[in-house]
Amino acid sequence: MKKTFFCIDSHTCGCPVRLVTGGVPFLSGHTIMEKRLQFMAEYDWIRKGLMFEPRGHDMMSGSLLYPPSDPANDVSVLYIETSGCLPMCGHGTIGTVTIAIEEGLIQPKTPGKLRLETPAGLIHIDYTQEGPKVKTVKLTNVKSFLYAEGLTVDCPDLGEIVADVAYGGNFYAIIDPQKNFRDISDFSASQLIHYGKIIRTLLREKYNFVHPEDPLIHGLTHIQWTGKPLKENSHGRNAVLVGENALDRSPCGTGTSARLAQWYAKGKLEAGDVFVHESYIGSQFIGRIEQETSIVDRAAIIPSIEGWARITGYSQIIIDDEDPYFEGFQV
Ligand code: PYC
Repeated sequence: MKKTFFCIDSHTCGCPVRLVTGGVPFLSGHTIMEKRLQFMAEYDWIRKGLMFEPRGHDMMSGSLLYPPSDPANDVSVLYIETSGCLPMCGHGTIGTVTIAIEEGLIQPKTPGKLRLETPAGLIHIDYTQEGPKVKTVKLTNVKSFLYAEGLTVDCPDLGEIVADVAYGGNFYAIIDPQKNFRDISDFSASQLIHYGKIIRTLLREKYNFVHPEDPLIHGLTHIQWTGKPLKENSHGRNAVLVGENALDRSPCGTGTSARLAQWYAKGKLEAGDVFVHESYIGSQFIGRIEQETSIVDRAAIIPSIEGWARITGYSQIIIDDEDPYFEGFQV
């Protein structure tokens, strides 16, 4: 069987987003979380084929659009990444919205605004345009919160590493500068990936990460190293381990949300504060604490993330099951 997928490629602040516009499978689930579970069980070959080499690469990331389950909303988004089908992806949302508006794939109910259903929950979008081009996309994210503080692992070569874990649509272990890790700039990208993977495995073995309100959202997916920004107008810098072999090229929308929640819980930020976050390559997102809220037994925030994306191309990608690499590969 040979299947053709039509895709529009873009990048959000340097990080790829491949929106699949043709060849999208029918999914019978009502909500986007139900559709996500069906996609993972029956169509994961599409994700692997479009994300991994030789059709994608270690930092490829993408999305598929479906009708919303609630007619009050504009659209549902299913995220496909090298790391799986994330419940939410910030840079993916900014790229997806930019493509969908510029290419006329969505007719917003209210100009300049969208209501997006994601597996993690409802996301509110405010976007600006100059002519046909989308200039900025601001997403108001799901409730974000500090999940655990001061978790420790013993990392070979580095020694004890202390991490806080926060949720911003995905779970992030945030490794701030400390005795055995002074700054992102002391490590090469391959060292951040190498040690990040070891620390993620050790944390997964030692602790459980389950969303207190939605047990379908679970698991520690990302390590977020933090450090001194390179630009004067940034408040912080991060390097986020994505999948098995990459650092996010954007400042990571859900990672920034998690970091805002961590700083809020520690009294370093309050409602209304702005936090400009810088990525490993120096691109920036504007994070803001929009609202204070709570989740089960703890304080939480509603953060927003603002960034931009550019369309880079159109592609028709073939996945042929006679190709030994039809599901791609990772090295
Ligand atoms: O921007 O939320 C994000 C993200 C998740 C994984 C890579 N980027």
